[in-house]
Amino acid sequence: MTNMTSTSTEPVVPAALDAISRDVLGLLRRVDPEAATILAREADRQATTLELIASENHVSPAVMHAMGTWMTNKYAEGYPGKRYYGGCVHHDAIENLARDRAKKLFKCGYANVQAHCGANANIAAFMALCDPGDTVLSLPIKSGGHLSHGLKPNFSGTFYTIVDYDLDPESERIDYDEVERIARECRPKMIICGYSAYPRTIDFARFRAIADGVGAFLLADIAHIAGLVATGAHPSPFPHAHVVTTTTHKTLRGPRGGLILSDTEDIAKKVDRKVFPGSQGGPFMHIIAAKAVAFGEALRPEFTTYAKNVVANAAALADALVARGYRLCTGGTDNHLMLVDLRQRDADLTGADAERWLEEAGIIVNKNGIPNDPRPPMVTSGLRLGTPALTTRGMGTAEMTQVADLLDRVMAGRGDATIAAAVRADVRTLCAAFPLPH
Ligand code: DSN
Repeated sequence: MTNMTSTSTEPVVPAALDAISRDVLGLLRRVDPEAATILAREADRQATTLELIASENHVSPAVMHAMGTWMTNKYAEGYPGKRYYGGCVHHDAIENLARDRAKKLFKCGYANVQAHCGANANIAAFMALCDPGDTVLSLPIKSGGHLSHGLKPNFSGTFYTIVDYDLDPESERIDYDEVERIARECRPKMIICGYSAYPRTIDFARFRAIADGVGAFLLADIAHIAGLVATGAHPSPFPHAHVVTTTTHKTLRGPRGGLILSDTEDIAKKVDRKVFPGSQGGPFMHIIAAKAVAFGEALRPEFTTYAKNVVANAAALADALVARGYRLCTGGTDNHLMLVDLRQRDADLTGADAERWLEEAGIIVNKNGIPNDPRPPMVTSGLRLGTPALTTRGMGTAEMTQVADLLDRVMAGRGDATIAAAVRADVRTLCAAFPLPH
């Protein structure tokens, strides 16, 4: 099945691969064997490793192949009915379909499906709600926020005055009273909630009350939890947030991209203008086509079951890790992810070492700073683990206990090659029993 030698130009074809992907690899093999080999190896890597990065997932063949269509050939600057190029009739139709499905999914009045990614969605949201120099209150990245929420080298930290709120040092949860106190002090134009490494439920209503108290806009970035929000597995930011931004490729299981939602016409108009012509040119219409397909999938009852299973699996994995001596920040999880503080299990274990050793054993994770981490961001004392991708493969709570065992064997082995090889073999067996969507 596999051919992992780096000099070979023979594509590696995973055992379970949908028919169209096989054809695509066959075509590439004929016209560009070098590219075919690299792409096939990536397909094989995904098929034979456990993906525990909380922000990643495996799309369905329908979403995968909607991306590789004729829609990529077209410029469609503007919006449906108002384009700067001729020949956009089908682009209007597919963009309208994506917008309508997004509105239905998130139960809101307006959707912009053109944002290329989550950070671009946030650029448009900042531009729509704030002027350069305005004060924005947000959680810093070191505590679980996102770089586009105010990190100094990012556009957000460069063009806006960022004030931080932080987690409660004891509970490691959002301290809403403290957010309110800081908001009253700094009088922000906008408050941001929604995070990249926060394992607990967000109280959007409380955030809106704080925002209203100081006359601020509320931006909810639900990139991580969008699939949970869409299905009721996490409370919705509507009707609380003025603008909601998200990616489409995490728990929502769509193509890599961004999405901006709102429920107010004048804000929605501003958002549209800030996406195009404000910050982007031609929309990626092939990605918008795949967004439409993914939103259609997310509207089906099976997706609600999927989201529930993602949360149940995260709870099971969290319990199994705690039982093996690991400390989880906040003590557990309410959503799809958990933040593991490695120090309790092994004071010398770093996130960087664990990430490297686990990858050798076929388990893909990302090192992650924990709140008040004494180690630098490229080392860290933590791992962020998420269950969206494993749940897509059909794994359930029993497999989560098995996954916790595999994780612990590697970390307890501290990079031992024999242990890593034994775990790698077990990972391959588990992956073979739960193939990627095909
Ligand atoms: N890089 C993403 C994540 O992993 O959470 C956020 O953009």
